[in-house]
Amino acid sequence: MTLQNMQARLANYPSCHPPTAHLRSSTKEELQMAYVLTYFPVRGRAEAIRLMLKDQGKDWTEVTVTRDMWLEGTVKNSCLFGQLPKFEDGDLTLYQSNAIRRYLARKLGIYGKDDKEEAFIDMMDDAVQDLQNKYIKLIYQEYDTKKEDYFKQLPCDLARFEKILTCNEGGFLVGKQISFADYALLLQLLNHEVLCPSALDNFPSLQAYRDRLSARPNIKAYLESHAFKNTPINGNGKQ
Ligand SMILES: N[C@@H](CCC(=O)N[C@@H](CS)C(=O)NCC(=O)O)C(=O)O
Repeated sequence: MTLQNMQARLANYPSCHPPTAHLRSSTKEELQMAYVLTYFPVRGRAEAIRLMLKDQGKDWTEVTVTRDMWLEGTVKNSCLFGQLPKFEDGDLTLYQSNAIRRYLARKLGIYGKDDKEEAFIDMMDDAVQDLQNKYIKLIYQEYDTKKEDYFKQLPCDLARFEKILTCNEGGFLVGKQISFADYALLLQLLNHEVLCPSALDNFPSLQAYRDRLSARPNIKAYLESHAFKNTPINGNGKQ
């Protein structure tokens, strides 16, 4: 089955209809021009996608699904895996945040210069995802009970990234150019500094990396924007 056939069949399957027009405030022309990212009004798993698009100078239309809209069930049932984010690029509809990030990374040329770099970037990104998964578990399941344990383990996790960045003279996780894994790591560093302001105190390479990436013009503007500052990091108000 071709990809187009599969997409058409999914779109026709009763529970997989795309969210209805009432979710959208954008014009038809805008939707044709830009990517469309559908997510909740939080940073969460969409933020690495947003940061990558911003840094790469790409526009997108944001479709925000509120808690009430989600609980009503129609939107959830329309999603292939019953979850968000959802990303549309013309007639391509994707779910799974990491698949979306890798799709965009390929398209935007930020997935390494050859097969070996690509494999290294995947490896680095998986390591960042491991850290992110621990963070999400803490925030959503163990915030009131396991914070101390988390803070004890954190330097050990961060030390590994410190070593990688100290060893790579290119200034990024892999090679001499930014890759999609760098956006994920930057966000994890920023999130962890909110959770624990001294998190990077003993890691000069991580601090320099955080500063260097945050100073890239598009990222700087985004981090200073109303949209970024006023969007909660997580859906349960904990950070
Ligand atoms: N592996 C998925 C996980 C997606 C996920 O957990 N989405 C959450 C929000 S971050 C969600 O849709 N929660 C609502 C629900 O499951 O009903 C991804 O990376 O996109």
